[in-house]
Amino acid sequence: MKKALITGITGQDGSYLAEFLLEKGYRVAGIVRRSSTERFERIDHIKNKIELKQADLLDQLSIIDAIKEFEPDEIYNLAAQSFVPTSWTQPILTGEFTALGVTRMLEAIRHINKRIKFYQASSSEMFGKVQQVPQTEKTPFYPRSPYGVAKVYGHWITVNYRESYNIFACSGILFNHESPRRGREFVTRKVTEGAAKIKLGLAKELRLGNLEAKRDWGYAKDYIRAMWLMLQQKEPSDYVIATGKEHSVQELVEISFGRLELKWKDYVVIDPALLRPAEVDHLVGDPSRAKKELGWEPQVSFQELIEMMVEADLDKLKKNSKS
Ligand code: NAP
Ligand code: G4F
Repeated sequence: MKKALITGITGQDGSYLAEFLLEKGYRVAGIVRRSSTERFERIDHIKNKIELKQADLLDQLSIIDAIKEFEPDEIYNLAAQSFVPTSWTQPILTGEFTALGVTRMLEAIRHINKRIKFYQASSSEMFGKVQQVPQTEKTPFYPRSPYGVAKVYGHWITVNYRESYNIFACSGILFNHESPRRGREFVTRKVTEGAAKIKLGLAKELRLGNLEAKRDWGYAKDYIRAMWLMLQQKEPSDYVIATGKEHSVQELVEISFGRLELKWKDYVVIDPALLRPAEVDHLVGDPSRAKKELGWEPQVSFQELIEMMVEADLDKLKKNSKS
């Protein structure tokens, strides 16, 4: 039975990856950081099938202990301060988790067992002010936020440990991926939940920033499969994971409100406080290499994804208002 250790198991991707690996027959452990209240909402339904180890990406010894104790074959490093606006208000903490945290994981592997395979959650935010359209594995990085800068560090340190120590380390350059489990502050979930609240009379308006920004949005469950595929190849490498299609925030709003038969212009308010100090105007990835070498393709369209999220939020809000 193969063993996988996931950092960030309580997050959107970590929870789907844990389910996916359990279905593949893995023994799965997750790293969780100590909190005064346990908030394991996304993994509650699988809690009795996984093992949880208390550790923190800020604390080298806790990582070493978790890895020594569990002896994983594969490590998926998904933990990060992942919300871009917070990276301007907490840039140093973001660097500690999202950049140096990766080195702490790799150092632990180097000292404990160099045969452990490692997946790093790299990001399309590294392309920032894009130097090429669409973005490929060869497109130069130009990050536009402290988060993006931290991810560039995490990406290159992963490449460096692969080349320096022959560790099987891969970086997945994942474009935005969403689901009903997406954090509420990210724009897709903010819009789908906001529209559902308005439909149910629980809110009167939805405040948003830049409606013109464009992203290449896919479904998180599709993207999890790509992470696992990378670690099953003969040689470690880095892959762009994307749909190849871009949509604006306004299109996201139109689909969400349209699904609920609401006119978005009656409810959406543009709030300049939500604009970013430096914006990433548009991102669109070229997933050809992943398709050719991993046999990976996205299966859920943007429209299907957003409608699924709207329905899920509507259901959740209705259930909560009954209880
Ligand atoms: P998420 O929902 O924000 O989850 C982040 C996870 O990291 C949470 O489990 C969080 O734990 C954990 N974490 C944060 N700081 C930690 C620390 N110091 N020690 C241990 N754990 C810590 O993020 P996601 O959307 O699933 O994304 C997963 C990874 O992919 C992240 O690295 C993100 O930057 C990257 N990424 C995401 C996307 C996307 O579109 N979703 C695209 C490209 C790359 P708590 O529950 O305790 O907060
Ligand atoms: O949903 P977002 O906050 O995601 P963003 O900044 O693209 O970052 C996400 O994707 C990255 C991959 O490229 C990940 F690495 C990262 O961890 C995260 O998961 O914002 C998307 C776009 C931005 O251009 C933003 O300016 O939506 C625009 N936007 C407009 N109004 C808004 C809002 N974003 C948020 N969060 N809230 C708004 O009210």
